[in-house]
Amino acid sequence: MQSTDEFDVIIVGAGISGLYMLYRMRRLGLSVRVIEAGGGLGGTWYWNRYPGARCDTDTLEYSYSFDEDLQQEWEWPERYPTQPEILKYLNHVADRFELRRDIKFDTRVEAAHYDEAGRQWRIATDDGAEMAARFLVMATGSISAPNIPAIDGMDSFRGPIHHTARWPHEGVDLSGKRVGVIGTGSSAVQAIPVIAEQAAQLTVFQRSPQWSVPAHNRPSDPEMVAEIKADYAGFRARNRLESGAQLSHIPANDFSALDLSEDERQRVLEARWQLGGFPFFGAFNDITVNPDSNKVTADFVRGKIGEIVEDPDLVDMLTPEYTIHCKRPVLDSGYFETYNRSNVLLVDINAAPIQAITPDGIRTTDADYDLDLIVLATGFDAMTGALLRIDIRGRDGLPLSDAWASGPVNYLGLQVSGFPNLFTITGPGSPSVLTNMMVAIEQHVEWVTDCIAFMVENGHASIEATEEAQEAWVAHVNEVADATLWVSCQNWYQGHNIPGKPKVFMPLPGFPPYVEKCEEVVANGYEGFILA
Ligand code: N01
Repeated sequence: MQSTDEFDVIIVGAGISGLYMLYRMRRLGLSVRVIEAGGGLGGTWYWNRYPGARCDTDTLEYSYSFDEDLQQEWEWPERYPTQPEILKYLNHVADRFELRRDIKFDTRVEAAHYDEAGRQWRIATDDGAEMAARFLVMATGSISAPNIPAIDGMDSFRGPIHHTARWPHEGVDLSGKRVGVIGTGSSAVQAIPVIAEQAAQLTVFQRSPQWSVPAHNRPSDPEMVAEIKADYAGFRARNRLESGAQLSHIPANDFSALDLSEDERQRVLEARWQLGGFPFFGAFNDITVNPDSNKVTADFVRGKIGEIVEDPDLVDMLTPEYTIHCKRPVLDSGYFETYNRSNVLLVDINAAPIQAITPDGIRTTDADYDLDLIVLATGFDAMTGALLRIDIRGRDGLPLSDAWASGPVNYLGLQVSGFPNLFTITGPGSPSVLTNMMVAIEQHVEWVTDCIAFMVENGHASIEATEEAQEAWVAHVNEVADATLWVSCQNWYQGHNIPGKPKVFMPLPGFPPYVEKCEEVVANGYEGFILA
């Protein structure tokens, strides 16, 4: 491979992490190139344009904290930002800090090979270009590689099939259409109420019901905004460590369900239900580790589904049996209510699996459903998919796919042994998807920036995780995860949604101890890494 362009740093992806990484690298005075497959920036918020797409973390927390003027000046209209609002914000950030000039859009990285002699990463892109850089930062996102299920007959369907994460930019006119949605995860739960209002008929093909709680979106409260902005830095600091970078700034209550009487439990749960959003899952401090506390919470939501949905058969179909909060929690705006509509049909594809997509619609083992349009709300090959879809090869040509054949292994979720100078932002083995992603991204970008600055200042050519540190880290992640209820059901945290994917719990629960460990590693002279 011949190098044409050389940089200090190549960053793959111009989403939230890629943009911030670029900003930081420039401030170190390094030459940087960001390579982005999309035609615009924003990563997940560039691609996910399905009806109803919005973030489920409060806007005042789901935003960058690195620039005081930026966070003071930006105004969010609602409690949860819509996809277009987030994209507008990220475009503003790119303009404000003049980031665009270092981003190459519409270009997909196909290969990244480490050249040991030249101590460089050599990158090949789908336009035939070649580039090289000393440092390679994979800002490719944790939930970015769409999962397109292999269903027989997919090509035969007469109408369009759209994955939620590849929704057409020009929008889709659903009026008068018979729409089928496969999947009932976060994306589907947001899309279904909106599609039901627009389409003539909606048929939902459900493999797993959802423990969903109301989001209670509302316009931003000016008083609350002013209060937070009066000490934004303090607000961020409290969210980051005291609240554990959770998806809400309202901390979990400091007691278990088991400490309370039945009346008190119901009162606490009802108050949290009324708050809406992620605070609900903090009604008790042990819902992710204590099956009894978890069951109290699940029973409460079971009761709510029963109150909202009119048809008792539908209540049964829509009520999960697995532990609540085991799959990634879902927030909704009128999701369960949607099943009371006369133009909505729920199909249980566990009872009658999908056999094929036909020219006219979807065939299950039970029936044929005639459709004009199919929505695949089937999620992502999470945490490893975006990395493994690129031909990444480390020292001695070792493919990352071989190194990770039994599941992802790395140190701190940041570096893989055998892949010098390659960093993964919010990689598997780090808290990432179990936190407010903004916080996890900023922490990783800042750690990597400090590391690269240290290397440049001290004349180190490369940094690489040791095999011993990596082994110990993987064992640690498994030990922490095994003590939680996240391993008690089928979820994408463990790769259950992707046929053939190794079943390994990928994120690391516990942000504050993780940050402490990252800081300790640095204080001990990058313990667990080889600096050459
Ligand atoms: O994907 P999912 P998503 N046949 O994997 C089903 C974040 N997010 O795009 O549960 C039939 O959650 C699958 O069934 P099962 C958030 O972190 C955030 O909705 O595997 N069905 C499931 O019902 C979220 O968790 C926001 O049994 C199939 C659904 O498809 C993550 O992204 C919004 C199937 C996929 O659900 C992913 O969410 C959206 C098959 N072959 C997303 N394969 C907010 O901030 C899969 N399914 C609000």
